[in-house]
Amino acid sequence: MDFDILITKMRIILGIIGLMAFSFVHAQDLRLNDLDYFERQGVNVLVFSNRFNGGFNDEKNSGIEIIHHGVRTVQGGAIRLNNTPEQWDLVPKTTDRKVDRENGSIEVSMRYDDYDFDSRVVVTAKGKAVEIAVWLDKPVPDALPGEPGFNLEFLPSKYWLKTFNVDGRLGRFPRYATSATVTRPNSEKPRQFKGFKTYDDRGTDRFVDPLPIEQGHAFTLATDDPEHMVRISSDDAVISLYDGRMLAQNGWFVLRSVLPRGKTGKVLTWMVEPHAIQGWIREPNIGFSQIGYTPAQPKVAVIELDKNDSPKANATLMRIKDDGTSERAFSAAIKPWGVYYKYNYVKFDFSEVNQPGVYYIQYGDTRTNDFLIDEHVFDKITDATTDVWVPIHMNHMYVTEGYRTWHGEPFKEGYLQAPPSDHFDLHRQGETTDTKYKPLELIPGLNVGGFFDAGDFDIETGSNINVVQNFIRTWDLFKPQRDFTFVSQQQRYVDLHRPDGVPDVLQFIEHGTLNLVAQAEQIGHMASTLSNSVLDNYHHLGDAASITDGLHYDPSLKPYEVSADGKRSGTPDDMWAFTTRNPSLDFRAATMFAAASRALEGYNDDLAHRALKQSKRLMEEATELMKQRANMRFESQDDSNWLDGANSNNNNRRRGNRNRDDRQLGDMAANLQLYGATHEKQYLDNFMQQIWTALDRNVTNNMQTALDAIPYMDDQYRKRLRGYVEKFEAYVKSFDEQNPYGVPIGTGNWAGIGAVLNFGITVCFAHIYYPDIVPKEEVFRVSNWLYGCHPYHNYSFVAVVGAARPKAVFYGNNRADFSFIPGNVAPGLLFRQPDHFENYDDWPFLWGQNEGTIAGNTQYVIFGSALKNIVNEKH
Ligand SMILES: [Ca+2]
Ligand SMILES: [Ca+2]
Ligand SMILES: [Ca+2]
Repeated sequence: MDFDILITKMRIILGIIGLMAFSFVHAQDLRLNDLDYFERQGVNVLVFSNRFNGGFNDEKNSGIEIIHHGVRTVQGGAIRLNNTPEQWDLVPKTTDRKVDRENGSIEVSMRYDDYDFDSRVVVTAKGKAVEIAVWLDKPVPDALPGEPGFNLEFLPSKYWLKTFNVDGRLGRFPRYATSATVTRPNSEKPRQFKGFKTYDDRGTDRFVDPLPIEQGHAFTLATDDPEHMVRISSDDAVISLYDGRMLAQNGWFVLRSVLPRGKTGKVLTWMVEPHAIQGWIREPNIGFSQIGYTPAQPKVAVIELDKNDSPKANATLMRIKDDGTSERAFSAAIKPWGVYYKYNYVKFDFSEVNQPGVYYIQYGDTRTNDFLIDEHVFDKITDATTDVWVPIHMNHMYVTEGYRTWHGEPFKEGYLQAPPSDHFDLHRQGETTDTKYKPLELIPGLNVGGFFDAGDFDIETGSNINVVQNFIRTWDLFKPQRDFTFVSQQQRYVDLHRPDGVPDVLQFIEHGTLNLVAQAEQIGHMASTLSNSVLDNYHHLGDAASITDGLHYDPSLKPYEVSADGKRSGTPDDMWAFTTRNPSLDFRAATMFAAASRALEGYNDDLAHRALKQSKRLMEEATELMKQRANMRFESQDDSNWLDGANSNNNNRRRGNRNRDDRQLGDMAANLQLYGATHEKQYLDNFMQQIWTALDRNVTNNMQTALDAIPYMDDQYRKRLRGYVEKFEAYVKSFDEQNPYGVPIGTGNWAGIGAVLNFGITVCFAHIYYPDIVPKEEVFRVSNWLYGCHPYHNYSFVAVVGAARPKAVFYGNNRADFSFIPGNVAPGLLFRQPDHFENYDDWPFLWGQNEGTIAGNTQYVIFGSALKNIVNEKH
């Protein structure tokens, strides 16, 4: 070869390499992508893709956020008024958000109405970093107490025990909050949500303020961990590091710079550079059922892949033999599904493996934990929920298990009439009490029965109605004789794992009914809720019996003072009953009381009689009141409580949730329930007049109610329903096209397990009554999702008996211990705009992904019972 030509060729090759190197470096810079966030491989920087939501405040889901190597580890980037903002501290309203593609920047305007305080944050990509600049058009208002600043929060569970470097000084993030604090006069603290206080200052009129752990101009966080390393620096401002857990267990590590007073223009600039691991590709997430599979059922793993990952040709099922060695049981080509939000999906079908045994999936270098293929894998799926979770949530009882006491008897002092209040947790008391009681007067007899709502301790009446209905339904359909719980209403004592001769489900129906009947008898109608009067004991974590002091509140005593007889105190900690009358809630209660009366007959005749009496009275009064308030929309029974209302609706499929014409639908479902409870023919006639129109209008929303009617109907009804069930089956199948997991996936700010369970229950009953239209394999869609076949990770959402890898943490009332209450069902995959699903398994504190509710968990009991029955039926 001619030497010159060789040189020329080499130049060309070098030139290409140089070009590649240049474009490679360029590709590694942060760029604004089509979804309006900054992206480079391994790093996403979101700028108010998720806005602060005034309702619950500070859910650690908003502002400037960083998804770092697949995990959202940074959020809360915004102008904040506190060193370590808590839930119920004020959040900024987003007044404007501009995306400037030309300059690669996003500008967000935010405002605190309470203090007439506006600010702007401009985030601009600068190579591998973003510049965050804070602009003020007017100086910080003089009336704003404390020190507003720019904050950015870091997820404790990813940073604790990691090292950091501040201007050359070294440190380590603490595993537990132990840094320094001072107290300052309350007048220096910005007001909290609606003027409530998250803290009890014990009469000092001072609040606790954390002091910084470190201060400087250049921080490198997680110097020992490339996955989480972030550099933050500022030339013009001092940056302070705080530990938000000093004030609240759900706090994050906070970096912040205080805004200078009296200045306008560009007042503060940070550079933030999240480190990216060169060529990082997310580990495949192999979704499968952690409880395992029966030999005959379909078995399809869904493998979630990074978009930069190239799918392997095959996956393998390995069997672990009795001698501990493994052998290849089955191999097959993976089948592509396609892109869903930010990831690519492929499937591995190993249905043909039906030999019982212990298996794991091998895909490339990724190996799952082991799981069973066995006839009995579904047998225990509801046991933890009914034997452990539900009894622990029994209010007004001492609950014990082996050596451990879960809680003492809560709220011994009873409940006071709530005064007019625009309250927290979405509760409110209107201008009048709608009762014979004066504000703050003791309403006798309410401290009996009922279930804690969720991770909190209030009695949501709507949810408790659902609980009783769910247990009645479980009892009617499955008659579970399971008895592993000792319940003594007389001793107010519950002992787990101690049989007492009475089926537990009957005792749960009794316990729920006791509180609800007491409400109807004492108040005259249903309370919307029995809840905390003060915010500083609402966020209680610990023994429920210590939420209040157990002594009647006596305003003639000084706060913290106890009367000479030891029965009263001046501490205003007593719970309140919110009693604004809502006839549609009364109507729901009346329907439930009728059914409860029938279920309790022969077990607790006295309570059955009281329930029936209240049912008849409330039914009459509610019907009359609803006529009077004809313009009141039927479904507004939970308007004051959208969150638990949403759960209740999810849970209460009979009401045909989320339908615009709920008035008629509600009547229809209630008519069927009333017929079931009373067997009075008029209700059945009403139902028959409504059902076909409802199905013509919307098959999917009304299918459950239509199926619920089957036991009361003739062959004619069953035949006529067939066509609708065929439509429903087409709807079920449509989910195979909508997402790789084949179930309805929710994208609200409470993850969608309620809708998934509703769907699962309806599919189960459609299969039970129409097995030729809805085949058995359909019922496993929801079990797969629940027990591990879902995005983000493959852990079971149920703290469940039988799963090889249940989730490790849940938002129960023991969340401060990074623990769970067995049998809890997590809401699951929380969607963060614009394309991220998330379920933390090392950080329990986000309710939207990790809390379990009493209505949801009893709904799971119905789903699990139905599924078990179907699996164990012999065809
Ligand atoms: Ca609640
Ligand atoms: Ca029992
Ligand atoms: Ca008290």
